[in-house]
Amino acid sequence: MALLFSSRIHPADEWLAAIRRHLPDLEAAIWPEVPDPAAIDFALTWAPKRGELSRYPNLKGISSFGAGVEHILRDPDLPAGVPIVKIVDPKLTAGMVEYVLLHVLRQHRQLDRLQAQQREGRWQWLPPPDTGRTTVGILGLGQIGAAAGAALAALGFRVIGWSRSEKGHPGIEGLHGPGELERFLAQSQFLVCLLPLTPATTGLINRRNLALLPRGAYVINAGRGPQVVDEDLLQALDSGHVAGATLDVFHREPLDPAHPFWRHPKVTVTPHNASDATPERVAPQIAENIRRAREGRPLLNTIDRRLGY
Ligand code: NDP
Ligand code: OXD
Repeated sequence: MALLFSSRIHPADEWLAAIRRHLPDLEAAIWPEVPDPAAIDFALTWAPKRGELSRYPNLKGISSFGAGVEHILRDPDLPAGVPIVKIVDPKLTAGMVEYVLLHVLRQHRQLDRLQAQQREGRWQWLPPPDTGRTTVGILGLGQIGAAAGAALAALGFRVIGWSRSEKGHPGIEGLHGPGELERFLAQSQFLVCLLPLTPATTGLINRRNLALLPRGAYVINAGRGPQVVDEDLLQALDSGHVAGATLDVFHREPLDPAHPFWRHPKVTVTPHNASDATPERVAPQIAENIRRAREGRPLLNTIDRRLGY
């Protein structure tokens, strides 16, 4: 049996070498060269072509290269009943936490203003702001959102979070479900999106919800691009209702060179590099899932297809 390696962006040599350190006899086919589709029993994939995964009659598991799985679930011809797994990795999470802290603190400590003062050679004392008077709202309290919330709470920020189901993370005031979204947004001076992309989260950061934020709120999106309605965010930035935005993910990546986000003075664009699952880090869990699939045991970190994450 063999692994299907299917990605246009991940280097096959590096990934297969890392996985083979844990499964030395692993056979692999690198898409699109798959001489024997019946030999494929596990797929490691990012954004497979529509219908691709339905070509393998003996497929027993599908793994994403990262935490997100929307790029797999968008295929309407996905074989039914084959478990899909995501990556859960403390280092991937730590990178996301770092990203959130960097961009919250940059705005909280008025770094851009201080740098502008420096360029003008102007000494103007600004009072260091109080984290305790600032509320950070985190959309999504999963692996990443809960860790980001804990790190912000440790710095003294008031942290609120929004999830689908009720949570009890220490230091994070949890709100959940559509009924509590309005109350969540109304308090979020920072809105940090760490949600998976699903039908329910697509377009969530829209005109109506942006208008519910306190005036001068700052938006950070490291979830997925389609969670933001770009025109609505641009309008909220131009009206001054939203003070600024840091965006790591976009409807189309790479971001179109003509997209207004690139040149907007209130927008920071990063190239979907908030964090990354590296081959060395995540090869053990991929190898373990291949083993489990072959032995008919439950896979680690399976997602719920019905929920989309
Ligand atoms: P998890 O599955 O662990 O957590 C998802 C969270 O979102 C859960 O708290 C879940 O609620 C909540 N959620 C999902 N749907 C809804 C909804 N409709 N309403 C309210 N809450 C909802 O995901 P991770 O934390 O591992 O990853 C989150 C996302 O981060 C990934 O899917 C990916 O898109 C993005 N990501 C981006 C990276 C980057 O470099 N920019 C890197 C890694 C990830 P509940 O707990 O109740 O189920
Ligand atoms: C992920 C990502 O989903 O890097 O892991 O976006």
